[in-house]
Amino acid sequence: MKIGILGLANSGKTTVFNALTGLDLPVTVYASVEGEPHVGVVNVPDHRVGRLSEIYEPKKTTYATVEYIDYLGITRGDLKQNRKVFDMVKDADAILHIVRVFEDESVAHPLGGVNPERDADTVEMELVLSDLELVEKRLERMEESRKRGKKPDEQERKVLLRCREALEEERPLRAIELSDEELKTLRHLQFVTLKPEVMILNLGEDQLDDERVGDLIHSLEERFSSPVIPLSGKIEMEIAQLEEDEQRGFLQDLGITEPGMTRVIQACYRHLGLISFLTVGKDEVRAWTIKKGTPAVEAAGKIHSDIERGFIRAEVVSYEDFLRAGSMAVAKQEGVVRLEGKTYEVRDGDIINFRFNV
Ligand SMILES: Nc1nc2c(ncn2[C@@H]2O[C@H](COP(=O)(O)OP(=O)(O)OP(=O)(O)O)[C@@H](O)[C@H]2O)c(=O)[nH]1
Ligand SMILES: [Mg+2]
Repeated sequence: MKIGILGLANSGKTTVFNALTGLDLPVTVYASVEGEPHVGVVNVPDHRVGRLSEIYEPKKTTYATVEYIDYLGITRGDLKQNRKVFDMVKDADAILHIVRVFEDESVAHPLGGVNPERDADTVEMELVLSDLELVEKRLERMEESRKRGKKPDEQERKVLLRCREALEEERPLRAIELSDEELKTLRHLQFVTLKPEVMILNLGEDQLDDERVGDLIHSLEERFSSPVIPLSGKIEMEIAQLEEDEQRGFLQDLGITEPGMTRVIQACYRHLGLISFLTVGKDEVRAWTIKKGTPAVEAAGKIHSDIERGFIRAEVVSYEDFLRAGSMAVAKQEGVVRLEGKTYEVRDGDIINFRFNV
């Protein structure tokens, strides 16, 4: 899964990126205006993978991963500059929108002062404008080719007109109802407001138990229908640099139950409707990410297209049943290993062995 980080300049994007990846890229008090995007890949925390790995002692243990990209800030009213950022996150599966809440005189605010609601609106507006421009260009191009005698794709035109209407009303495309068919028609345009979004409130060290934060979360969640996660980028970044056992202690002292790294990934999984299934063996224990509702045959295709093509059956046992049994042999004796067909809907934590024939 790939997650693009967006937000105004100096909202703490790189700080949060460091917190989420454990990397240590320089953060600056001035706004970055150019440079290369930062990419960081992290394992999706999953205690089941660790436990299964202890049992199987495989040669290789592979967690699902998330890739974060951090780039420039969004500038109000500069579509050309913003296009660079949107192009960068075009193929991301989700957007992480960083909103500055922390107060710090020494860190300039591009709009003059800290105001999270206005900032969130500003960024969302730029996203909407960018998609609106894409829609209009596309419609123009379709019109031109119609004049040249080419028959336009009526289905695409119809859905684009609906998109334009929503965007003109300042609504993101994720807020309108689109069928799978329509989504497919739009896919090539890679709209940024179609991507699921999670918002991060980047709190100052002194704002962790500020009660106004609760109201702010509520208000933003209502307005943008995106989950909002409060975290202190700066503290979490410092904690992310520590060894794991040291991290626990620091978090406890601060009354933080889970590090931001975990909370953000969990929120994204929940919001995107993602789950994991597991494969086990002496060679490898591994977690695979799929959408909730994925049939077994498609899940098999995640591993290899041959397994999808030659799919015969899936041997499935839930992680809990497997742990209770203690081994695959006992699980089979106890009858908790089921044989499932192509259409079986894979569940979170299913341990699967695919039988296939190529
Ligand atoms: N006090 C405080 N300062 C923060 C926090 N998060 C970020 N900062 C500071 O704000 C400044 C900008 O942080 P960055 O992470 O570089 O912000 P950015 O959004 O990546 O900025 P650009 O890439 O330039 O747009 C740095 O000096 C950070 O140390 C925070 O939670 N508290
Ligand atoms: Mg930055």
